[in-house]
Amino acid sequence: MRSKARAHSNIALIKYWGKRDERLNLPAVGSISLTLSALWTETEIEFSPQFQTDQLILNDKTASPEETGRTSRFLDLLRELAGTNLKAIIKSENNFPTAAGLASSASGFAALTLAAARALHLSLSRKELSVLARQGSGSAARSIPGGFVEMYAGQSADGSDAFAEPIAPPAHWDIRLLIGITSGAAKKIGSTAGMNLSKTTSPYYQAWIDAQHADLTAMRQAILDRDFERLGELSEYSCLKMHALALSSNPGILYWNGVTVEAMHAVRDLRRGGTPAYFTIDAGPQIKVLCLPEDENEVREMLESIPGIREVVSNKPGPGARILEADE
Ligand code: 2P0
Repeated sequence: MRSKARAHSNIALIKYWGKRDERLNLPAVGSISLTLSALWTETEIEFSPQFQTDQLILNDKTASPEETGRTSRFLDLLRELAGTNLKAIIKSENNFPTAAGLASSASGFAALTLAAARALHLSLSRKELSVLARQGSGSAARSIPGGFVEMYAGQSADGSDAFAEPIAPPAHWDIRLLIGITSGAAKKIGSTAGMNLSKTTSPYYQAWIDAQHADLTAMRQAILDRDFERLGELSEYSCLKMHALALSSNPGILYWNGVTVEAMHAVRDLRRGGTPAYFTIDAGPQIKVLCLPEDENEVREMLESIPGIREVVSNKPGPGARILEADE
């Protein structure tokens, strides 16, 4: 029972930060993301009665016990649905260096969900796949669809309404997202721990939750209207609000380095010069810049001229997760 799947990474334009239920990994707020064309994970899985334990190989190396344990617990969800306790060998590879400090849990858990469901002959809808992927990692639910994607926080206690679906397919709108790599170091505080700290200590947490609905509504409309200025303004605003929430936690969480801040100023300088470019930043120091295709070269040159930016990766809206191979 074998299958291989590919899922692309995604970047939130309207950010997710905070959980309403940690056990089921239910987000406290909805989010909107762009699936990325250039970054993906390919995951191959084989279930067999010959395997005594789950074994995870990440980028050709045996994964740590923590990573293997997290994957195993996630696979238990699919094994329960399939009524089996077969163990698996999982081989997962990113097409980007993990050392570049780019999040791989979104594409990783989305590819794993798809591959494992197929190998176990589970017949699941895209919605059900997204609900499952969410339990591996919140942002992974958004890597099941392609293009412009909305994740719903949902209201039900079992999480059946906390899933992602497309707002518009990749061909709807050719925008670009350039990633400037400022550091290869692992983040100091992970997203899950950071979100918990914000929820329990930030005086701004409830205000963040209350404001999200308006941002989601406005972003959905900006995408449907192909209004780039609006999309950019909203992205930068949501990013800075999320980081303000992280900063206002106790102790404060600071994901940026000096190069990140230099790049934020440089993006705004470019904008003052008349080029519509907007930044967004996640739970790490990399800078992501949104722009239109005709401005991509200018934005790339600007990023490459900042001392400390090691590499720039260009993306268009990318496709949803798909099966590459499966035995029947
Ligand atoms: C996002 N991030 O919307 C936000 C913005 C990072 C900053 O979702 O705890 O690895 O596994 O659900 O998905 C990264 O968090 O967190 C993330 P878990 P995940 O993209």
